[in-house]
Amino acid sequence: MMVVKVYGEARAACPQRVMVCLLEKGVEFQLVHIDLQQGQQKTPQFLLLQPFGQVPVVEDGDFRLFESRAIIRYYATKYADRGTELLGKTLEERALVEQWLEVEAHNFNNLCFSIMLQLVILPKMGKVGDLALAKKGEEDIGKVLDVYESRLSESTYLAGDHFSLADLSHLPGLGHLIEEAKLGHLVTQRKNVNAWWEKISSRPAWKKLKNMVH
Ligand SMILES: N[C@@H](CCC(=O)N[C@@H](CS)C(=O)NCC(=O)O)C(=O)O
Repeated sequence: MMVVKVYGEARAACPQRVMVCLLEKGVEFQLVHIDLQQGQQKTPQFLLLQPFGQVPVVEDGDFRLFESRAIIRYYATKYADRGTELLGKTLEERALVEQWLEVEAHNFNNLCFSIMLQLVILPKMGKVGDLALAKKGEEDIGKVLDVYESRLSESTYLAGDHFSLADLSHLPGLGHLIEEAKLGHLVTQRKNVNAWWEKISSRPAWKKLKNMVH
């Protein structure tokens, strides 16, 4: 098997989504560092790999793919029979995984990014974040997590009683909200969300990735 090249930055959420998936699947990869602070993702050379100037991109032999969720779906399917099963077995299980993956992408991620932008990314760039916007984002993501709280009273994981891409896809963003934006109370205040987070964040693949990052 070829070593998969992941173009990205170890601490960035979207490449982390891909790397934790590869670790769950036991697929060997090499991280090709792209310096986001320096704007390396916007250079003409990188735009040939990812025309929107963002990471991650994977190169697997002569196959190239961008968009982190497309990449994790690809590897979960390509290596369905090895490592952790991440897609669900029946059509209905798969549909529920897809449903919660969509929720992550469209209900959770945008709010997560907007909070991170105001509280972490802008300050790191020496700019002042808009705290009112961050507060509004916190309230809104709290409402999303209330839905998760209710869902997780019915099942251990988002898509049912098996860990799947839907849970995996939340690891980087929620991890950043807790560790970098210091909003851990969003999780600890919600019993079922907290139990879910404890479970998914203690998986060996996630711990391995965290060790690689720090
Ligand atoms: N929908 C894309 C989003 C990619 C994205 O936002 N990547 C961020 C890092 S997490 C990035 O490249 N930021 C630098 C930039 O946008 O210039 C994906 O999931 O791959």
